[in-house]
Amino acid sequence: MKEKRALQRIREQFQKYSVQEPVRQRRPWVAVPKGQSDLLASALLYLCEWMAIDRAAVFLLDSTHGALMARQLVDGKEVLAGEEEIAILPNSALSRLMAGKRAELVIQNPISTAYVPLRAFGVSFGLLRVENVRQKREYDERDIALLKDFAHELSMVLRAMEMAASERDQVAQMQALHEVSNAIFRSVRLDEMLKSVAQSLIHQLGFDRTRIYLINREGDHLESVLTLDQRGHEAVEKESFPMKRGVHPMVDLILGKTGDERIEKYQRTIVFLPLRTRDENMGVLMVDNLLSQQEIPPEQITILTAIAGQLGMAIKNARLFQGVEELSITDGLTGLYLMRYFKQRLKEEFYRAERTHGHLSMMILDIDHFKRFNDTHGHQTGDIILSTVAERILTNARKVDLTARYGGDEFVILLPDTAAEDALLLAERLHQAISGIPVRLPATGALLQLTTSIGVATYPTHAASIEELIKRADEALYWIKSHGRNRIRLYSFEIPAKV
Ligand code: GH3
Ligand code: MG
Repeated sequence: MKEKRALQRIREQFQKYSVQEPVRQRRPWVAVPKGQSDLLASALLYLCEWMAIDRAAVFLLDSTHGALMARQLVDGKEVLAGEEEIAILPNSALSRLMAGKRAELVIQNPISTAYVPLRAFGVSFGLLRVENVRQKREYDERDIALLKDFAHELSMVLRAMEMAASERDQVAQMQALHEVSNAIFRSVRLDEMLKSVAQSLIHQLGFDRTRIYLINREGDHLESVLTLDQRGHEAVEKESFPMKRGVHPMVDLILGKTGDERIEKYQRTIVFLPLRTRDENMGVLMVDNLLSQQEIPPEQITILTAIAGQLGMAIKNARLFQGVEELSITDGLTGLYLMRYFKQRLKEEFYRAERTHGHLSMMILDIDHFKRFNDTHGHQTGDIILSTVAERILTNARKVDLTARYGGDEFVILLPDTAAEDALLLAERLHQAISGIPVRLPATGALLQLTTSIGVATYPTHAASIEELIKRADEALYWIKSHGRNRIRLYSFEIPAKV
């Protein structure tokens, strides 16, 4: 009678809570569980106290072992550590219990033990076992009824938790895929894109290391272009494999020998995926967990396959874009930047100088009487002179300086972070390099002596805007042109404005 009331009370308590409330509030034994083992410990401790049972345990079916493995053991008020495995022998009482052919299994000797299955949606996935090891109390029908009720509630909570976890996993995986896709489209520049993809593969999917190999432009080698690990280190050693069968399993993968994305030797901790478009092999994406030895699960391979597909296309686009970009921003004759691109970079540098209160200098360099060379030696010789001058500018400028062909025989050089005095030093060097050394014509060996004029101006010393900076440098140059040529001149306010 007493137990019936107790059971009734438990049922009422379960029913009292609405469905919307978190699961843990509906079950008195679900005290803020962090995970399955916390939940089980709390449930079993509650059960022992409530039914005055000595020991309780939950076993869950492990399909890879074909056995029931202990997930939580409780003795009175104590949670026990330790492993226990129950084999399910064919045609045993336990196998009938698990198959749903019997509802409970009670053994009264030598110690009172009762088993009830944990079932959800018609499938047994585990077992609840209770034992009276210290007290000599046998289980009666009411005990069994309470146990079954408890097992049912526990089963429901376990399944709900599992479903929530797998849903969370799925959401996390989708989020990771989304993040990596974003990384792919974050940049059209190949090197930047590959780096941001590698970073997000490591951060979002937790791989130890990512490496990207690309087939070179000649198409005869597969080369490592980027390696990134968890600590953000970029490996420097480069790998290069000839594109021939049998050289490396990865090359075979591209050449289509094997369809398997895992390479046998490393089993489950390394994955290679071909990067390809519909009609072209681009390279290989490798991820590994060699350091942590964490198995890469099939779900992640599915995601990686989707990523590899997008990445292959993006690499192809980036390569196309890069080709087009290089063509359209540089001058065909001299290889220097064209003005359109230069002006864009000038804007960036100008704003940077403004923000950092730095200096920005500009030089305009013009070949003296260039027209005469054209007229005397021909247009082709003129071209040789122009490309020689461009070469000399490039070798004498610093890496940070931006050099463009301003048009005709005029060149412009932007010197970031450079005040007037330093700009003059560089102008001196350039003037020497061009006016001091004659140009040798390859066809005849003839030597042509050039001279050049260079006007220099600096922001904010001489100009307050981009237009003004160009204008001041140009005025300094114009001044030289009307004062004998072949020298350098820094803008000063005595120089008359050019009209
Ligand atoms: P100054 O000392 O005043 O600068 O005299 P200059 O003769 O250098 O100046 P001008 O602007 O009169 O002449 C520039 C010439 O450059 C005119 C043009 O025919 C020639 N030119 C422009 N672009 C090219 C080119 O790509 N190749 C060749 N060979 N000549 C070019
Ligand atoms: Mg000229």
